[in-house]
Amino acid sequence: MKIDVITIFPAYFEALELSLLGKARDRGLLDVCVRDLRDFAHDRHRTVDDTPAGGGAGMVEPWGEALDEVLAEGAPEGSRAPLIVFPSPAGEVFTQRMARELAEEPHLIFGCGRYEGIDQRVFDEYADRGRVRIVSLGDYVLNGGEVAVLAMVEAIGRLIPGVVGNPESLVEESHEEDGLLEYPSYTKPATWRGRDVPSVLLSGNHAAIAAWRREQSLERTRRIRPDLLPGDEGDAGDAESVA
Ligand code: 6GU
Repeated sequence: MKIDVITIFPAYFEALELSLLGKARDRGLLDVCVRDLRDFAHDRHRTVDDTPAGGGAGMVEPWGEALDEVLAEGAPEGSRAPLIVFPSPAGEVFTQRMARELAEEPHLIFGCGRYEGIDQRVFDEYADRGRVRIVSLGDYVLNGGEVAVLAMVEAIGRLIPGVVGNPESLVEESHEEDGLLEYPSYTKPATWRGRDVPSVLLSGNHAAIAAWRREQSLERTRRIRPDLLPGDEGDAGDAESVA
């Protein structure tokens, strides 16, 4: 997968060199290219965040030129047109379902706005020419899209085949499979500071363990996220529609 990011803070994305996604990049599973929006500014102050003092093209031009350049390079696979994602608290909410959808894309372009956001005509221009989604991380406000895009790239990137070593570990997670929260996990030792691992987990009875985990998932979901349960008002148990 090819991922382009346009931002005025490229340093945020140094985190993508770490851990599993960093390894995926080294192994060629993920090609991330981060560009500085200021490189597309016209004035010597490299203004991109507002109308330049004394008048000028404002921030529309740098966005247009940056996106045109990325689009002109084309996707490596060349098959499907790239999808442009603009992070914004005014967008549709990012969910595990959306992560799965976006993980199928050969080429994603993220345009990170700051402050008052991006001029509406930029969204309109690229929606007319291709595919655009405006996506929010959740119902709270960040100073800009960078941290949101980091979260999205991690959620999407780990679903690319080969990025996470054991694909089984992707299934039994919160928001996957049955749309419930994940059951509590325990490791070794069997007793720590007087706290025991639940005995069923040491029983070797796989059916009993599966039943216990299911009950724990249900109980936890009921308590913390009742909106995820099947039959909850406003959804039909579709975790992703509300997660
Ligand atoms: Cl995607 N951007 C910003 N600036 N704030 C947010 C967000 C995105 N998602 C939640 N809050």
